[in-house]
Amino acid sequence: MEAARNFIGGEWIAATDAAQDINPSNTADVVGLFARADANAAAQAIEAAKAAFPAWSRGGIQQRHDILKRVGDEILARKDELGRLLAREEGKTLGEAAGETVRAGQIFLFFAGECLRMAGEKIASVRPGIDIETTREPLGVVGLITPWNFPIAIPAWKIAPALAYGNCVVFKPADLVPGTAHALSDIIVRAGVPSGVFNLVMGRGSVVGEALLTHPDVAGISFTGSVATGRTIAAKCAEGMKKFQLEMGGKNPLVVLDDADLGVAVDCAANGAFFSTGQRCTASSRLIVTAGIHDRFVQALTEKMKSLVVDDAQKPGTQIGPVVDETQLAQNQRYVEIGKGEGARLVAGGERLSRGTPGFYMAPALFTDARNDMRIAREEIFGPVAAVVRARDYDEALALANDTAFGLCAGVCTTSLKFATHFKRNADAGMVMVNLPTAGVDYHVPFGGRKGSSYGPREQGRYAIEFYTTVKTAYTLA
Ligand code: UN1
Repeated sequence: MEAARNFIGGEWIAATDAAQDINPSNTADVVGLFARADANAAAQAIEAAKAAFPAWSRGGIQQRHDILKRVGDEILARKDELGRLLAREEGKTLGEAAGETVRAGQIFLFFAGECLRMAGEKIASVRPGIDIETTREPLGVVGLITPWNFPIAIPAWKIAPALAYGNCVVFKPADLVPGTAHALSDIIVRAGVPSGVFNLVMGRGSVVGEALLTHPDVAGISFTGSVATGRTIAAKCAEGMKKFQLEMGGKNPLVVLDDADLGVAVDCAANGAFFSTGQRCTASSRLIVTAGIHDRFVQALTEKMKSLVVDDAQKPGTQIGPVVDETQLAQNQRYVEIGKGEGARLVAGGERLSRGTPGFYMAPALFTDARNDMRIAREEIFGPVAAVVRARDYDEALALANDTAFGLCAGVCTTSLKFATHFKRNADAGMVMVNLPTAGVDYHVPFGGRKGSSYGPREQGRYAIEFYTTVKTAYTLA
């Protein structure tokens, strides 16, 4: 089998090294073989992007609009097929995968529109006779490093604004999901991006990522992934004076108050904690529940968990697909043991499951009697594991919700306008949800967090322009 190639400088380029892409629902199913670039190939991509930048950035917004529109339209037209590929290589259910694919298409269409809305400001000077204008200009070459858990939506929400605002792109997808990245890149290439404007460089983080972080011609890095990698990226970008944007995860609280609608709270918790196999930085991994509803909530949630169907991602009826790979599954299992060792009570799930095919199946796990200072309540597990922390009342629940190193999303389930309003104002997070799961966000509004979750300007919506452009202030003596 020939490995699927990288796209560098306007050509599909083979590599000497390649990696297999394995279906986590069935490890006997090889999705494909994908090129792994070496440092040289990564440097070529950066140089091609640099060479393409002057023409692309000045080539006009109609061209950019038309290309992004074609990309969005094709993704939407092929949503089922692309969704199947995504489900097959990442392990999301077909419904989740098609939903994510639609989101990616819509993101391209949103930014196609944004190409046409580039505006500046004319500001009066304090000195008579002088005109001042502020405009936005692209950064130049940007390196986009994306995670495995949203194989098409996260690349879309980095690539689309990068191109819309006139940057050239070197896209380094996660090792575990090259198939979707390759399919997306093929669409972008056929939509007519000029040579060098968009480059796909699949390969190891230690090789391709490293090349992006250290090359002087890369002006900006947008990264979504782990905290540990984020820290390394921040240090290297600071060293090279690159602009950077990091999105690194969370330990998102869902607060359930005594006056919550129990059905709504249980649905929010099950969706937020376990759907997408808990593999979302927006997952609700801490369920902070006040005393008056605690026992009813735990009972109803464990009942609901019994009915959740964990199986092959592509099987109709599956609600929770497999964990993405053996390493992640082992980490999840380790945290289940850590939770038990810390004295939390495992009331549901946590065990590895076997299904009709060899895959990384795990029963969603729920702990009760967790304390907020336990590791299972402080560290991001990135799997279907949630911990219930009991709170006396709203004030304690809010304090617990904010007592975390992260600050991506915080949710509250309540029927009280007073508590909802207070929580929206006082939750120390970039996003707040009232009677909604912490995960599952719109595609046209800012996305991002505070504290250890995020660094730099917001992604998505109109706010994406902050990262992908730089402001110029021009003075003219009239
Ligand atoms: C969502 O919850 O809809 O890696 C999006 C992640 C996030 C995306 C979450 N960057 O899970």
